[in-house]
Amino acid sequence: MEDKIKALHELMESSLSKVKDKSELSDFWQTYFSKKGKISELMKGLGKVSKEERPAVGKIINDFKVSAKARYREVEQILEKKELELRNKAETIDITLPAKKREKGCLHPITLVKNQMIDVFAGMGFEIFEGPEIEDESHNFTRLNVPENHPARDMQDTFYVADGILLRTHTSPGQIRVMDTEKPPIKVLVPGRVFRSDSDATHSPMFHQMEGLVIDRKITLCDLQGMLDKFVRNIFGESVRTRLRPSYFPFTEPSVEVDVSCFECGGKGCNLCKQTGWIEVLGGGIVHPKVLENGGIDPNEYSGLAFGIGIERIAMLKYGINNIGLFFENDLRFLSQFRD
Ligand code: 2U9
Repeated sequence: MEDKIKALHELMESSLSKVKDKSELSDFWQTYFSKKGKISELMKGLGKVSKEERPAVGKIINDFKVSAKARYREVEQILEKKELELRNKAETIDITLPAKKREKGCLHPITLVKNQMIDVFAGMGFEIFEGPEIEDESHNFTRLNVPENHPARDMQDTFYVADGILLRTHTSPGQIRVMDTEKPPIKVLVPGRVFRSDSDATHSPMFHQMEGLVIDRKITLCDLQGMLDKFVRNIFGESVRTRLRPSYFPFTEPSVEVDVSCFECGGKGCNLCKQTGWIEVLGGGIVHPKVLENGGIDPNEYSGLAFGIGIERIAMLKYGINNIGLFFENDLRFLSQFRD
C-alpha cells in the first residue's frame, strides 16, 4: 500500500507540475479527488488490508489526502496570482491621464431672483399658489374687470390658442382661482410664466411675473407700501426707499406705479435712473371692488391690495443686464456668472 501511495504521489506531482491553467487544474481535481478519483480508489483498497494493519494504513492514506489537497491549493493560488498578473498587464491604466472635470451647475438667474423674492414674501406670511399657464378669457380678463371689447384688453397683446382660450398674460387669474376656493384673510403670492406678443431689448414674449394679493379688513395703500419697502430693501439694499405714483389698471383702484430710489447714485441722478433719482420697478394698487365681488368677497366688509412684479425686470436691474434675451439664449458663458 505504501508503494502504491508513493507511486500515486509521484504521479500527482508530475501531473500538477504540468497544469497550466484553471481548467487543467479542474481536470486534475476530477482525476484525484472526485468520488471515482484515484484517492477514493485508494480508500476502497483499504478493505483488502488486514484488520491489524488497517488503522495505520488508513492514517497513511488520510495523511496523503490532506497533504495532496494542500498541494492542490498551493498550485491553485500560484495559478490565480499568475492570472491576476496577466489581467493587470492587459488592463494597464494610465493614472497620469488628467481626470474628466465635472463642472458644478448653478441655478438660472431668474430662478435665483425668484427664490429670493419668494423668501422675502414668505417671511411676511405669504403662501405660494401656482395657476395654469393656459387660461380662459373669464379668468384672465372678465373677472378682473376687463370686459369684452374693452380697450384695456389691448393693453396686453394676447396669444389665443382657441376661441376664448389663451396663454395667460399675467398671473392674476391665479388670484381669481384662490378667491374662488379661499375665504379672507387671504395672503397669496403667485409666481409663474406669462405670455404677451411683445419683443424688444426689455420685453420677451414669455417672461416671469410674481403677483401678490392680500385681502382682509381695512387693507390700505400703506400696507402695500410697507410690504413693498421690505421687498425692495431686501433686493436692492437697505438704504433704498419707495415712491408711489398714480397709474391705471382695470383691476385696481386706486392704481400705482412703484419707484425705488436709485441704488446706483443714491438718488442724486445718474444714467441708470435717467437723472431722475428714481427707477420704476413694479405696479400695484387697491383691489377694485368689482374684482372682489367677482371673487365672491363683500367689498363693504373687506378690502385688498395687489401688486405685480416682472421678475426679469428685477433681475436686469439687480445684475445690470440690458438685454432680456440673454436670459433665454442658454449661453453658459452668461448663465454661469450668477451664483448664490
Ligand atoms: C387680482 C386683483 C388685482 C395685479 C397687479 C400690477 C398692478 C402691475 C405689472 C408689473 C410689471 C405687470 O409684469 S408687469 O409688466 N403689473 O403693475 N399687477 S396690480 O393686480 C391684481 C391681480 C389679481 C385678483
